[in-house]
Amino acid sequence: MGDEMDALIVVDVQNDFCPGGALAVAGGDEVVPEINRMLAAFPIRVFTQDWHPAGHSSFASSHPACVPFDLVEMDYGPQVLWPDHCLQGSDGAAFHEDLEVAPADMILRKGFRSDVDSYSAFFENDHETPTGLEGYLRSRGATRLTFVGLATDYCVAWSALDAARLGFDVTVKMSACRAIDLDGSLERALAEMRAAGVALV
Ligand code: VGL
Ligand code: ZN
Repeated sequence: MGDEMDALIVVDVQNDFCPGGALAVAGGDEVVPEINRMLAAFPIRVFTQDWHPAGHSSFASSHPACVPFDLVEMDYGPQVLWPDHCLQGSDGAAFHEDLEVAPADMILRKGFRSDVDSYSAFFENDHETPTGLEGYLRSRGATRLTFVGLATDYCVAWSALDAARLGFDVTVKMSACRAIDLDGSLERALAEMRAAGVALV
């Protein structure tokens, strides 16, 4: 097991987060070549996929009085409302076509419950409902996690913060991430990650 401590977690490198997608992140596709090059160095490789049913509660279209990027209060706290994106089985939810997906040991889907969003790969946005990833990584013997992908300030940051809270040794490889940066969200996310002991390299 000792040689299997390092896991690469590739977060949401999906068409809808790339240029031309429903929730495009500037330069989102630029992370693909670097991620492809990194894969071989990690004995454990997990890819996540944002995977929403139609009418998901994080979609502005599900809230008649709202428009995309509005902030609303859900039972579990504040939630940004997004354009419809990553619909289960859609082209937008597919991985970027140049991403090497074959090396993935595990593909984790999240955001499939209608009433709660899931930015983090570990817990849904209620901070309570587990996705099962912690158990998977611990059973594989992973202790060090490196995060790459989209978006730096949402799914990557929330995943890295949860991982740090769970006691993993956490690194975010910034050159293989791109941010949405909504109202200062990137600066806030970077500060929170630094404060939590996440290595931003
Ligand atoms: C994401 C907003 C909504 C992400 C997913 O992957 O960062 N952001 N759903
Ligand atoms: Zn989403």
